Amino acid sequence: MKNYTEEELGWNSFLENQLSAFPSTFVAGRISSENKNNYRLLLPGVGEVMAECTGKLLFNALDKSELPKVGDWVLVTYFPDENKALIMELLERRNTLSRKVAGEITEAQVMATHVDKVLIVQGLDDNFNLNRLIRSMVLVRECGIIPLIVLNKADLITDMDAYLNPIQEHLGDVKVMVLSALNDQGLEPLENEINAGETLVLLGSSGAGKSTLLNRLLGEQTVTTGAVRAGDAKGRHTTTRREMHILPNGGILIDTPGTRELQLLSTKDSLTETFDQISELAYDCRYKDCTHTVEAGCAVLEALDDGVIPELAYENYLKLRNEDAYMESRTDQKAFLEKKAQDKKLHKQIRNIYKSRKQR
Ligand SMILES: Nc1nc2c(ncn2[C@@H]2O[C@H](COP(=O)(O)OP(=O)(O)OP(=O)(O)O)[C@@H](O)[C@H]2O)c(=O)[nH]1
Ligand SMILES: [Mg+2]
Ligand SMILES: [Zn+2]
Repeated sequence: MKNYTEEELGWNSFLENQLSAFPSTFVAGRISSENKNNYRLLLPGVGEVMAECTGKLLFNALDKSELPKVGDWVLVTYFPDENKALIMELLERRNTLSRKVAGEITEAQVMATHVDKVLIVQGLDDNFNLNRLIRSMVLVRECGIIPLIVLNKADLITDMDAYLNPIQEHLGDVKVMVLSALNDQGLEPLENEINAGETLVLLGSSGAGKSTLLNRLLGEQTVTTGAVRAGDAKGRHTTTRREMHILPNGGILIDTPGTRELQLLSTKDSLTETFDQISELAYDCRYKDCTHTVEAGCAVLEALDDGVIPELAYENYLKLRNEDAYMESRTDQKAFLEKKAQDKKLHKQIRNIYKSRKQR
């Protein structure tokens, strides 16, 4: 196993600044995979070591999301003789890629942490699904992370526009890359998106070709891949756990299992349909420049009242609309804070819309 530097593993000043609060005997490492309380850790200057949490860390965690996850930076005590480490502290996360899991209380399930970009992968066979694409994108953006869309298996189709046109229509200015992981075709634009020290997550349902793509970027057959079913192109859940890999040209890629994890926001309704529906209804709004939030005579709000448009779909519509300006200047701290403030305002607005509609 190759041994990496801190920078190659994604270390930055945000992490460096946290160190002064802890004993200098602790060393920092990054979680590369997780299996219950057994972790694999990449330790700069050392390589891969097995690690476990201290009892204190386990005890103090309020829920599972406060325990180390793939992508996390932790502080450990390292025992070179056994090549093992004890995880003492979890460093603060810059962000988390997480989804909400339904339960008694809504708990966030953390898929990965300290993430720069998420590659939303779909195969251009029966795997392709525009609604799922939109939901994935909403989720990634809600986490404050840049989504990039990867349409894989380009070797299987001829009419690309049939896919690209609706995507462009619904997703606006998100980057879409069309490629074939199998034929090594169209990989360059993607490789240009992956900078040294950046962390990317492969997200997509089983069979989309995430692991095949990872192998291609690694330049070798490191990860197991599996054929899809003949009838419906459904995958067989070949990858079973999230795992971090370091690419030869720099860049850190986290492969994930394509499970039902991909039912990201639990709406049964077709989001695309809702988008179309809203633009159509908008013709009947009293004001031409109606924002469909507070206006009298708004046909969209009326449809919401009547239950014609599901609440969740309406919220996603508002969120997606809110994203455009922000994504352009995401690297800029001021824009980031403005976006946070805007999000807060939007949530409040959504609550108020519901409140005022229910009172009538
Ligand atoms: N035709 C074609 N097939 C591909 C391409 N990329 C991957 N595949 C095939 O798709 C199948 C699934 O690929 P995997 O890489 O295992 O898919 P995955 O997304 O990792 O699936 P899980 O690990 O189950 O989540 C395999 O048979 C691959 O050979 C491609 O570009 N073109
Ligand atoms: Mg896989
Ligand atoms: Zn309106």
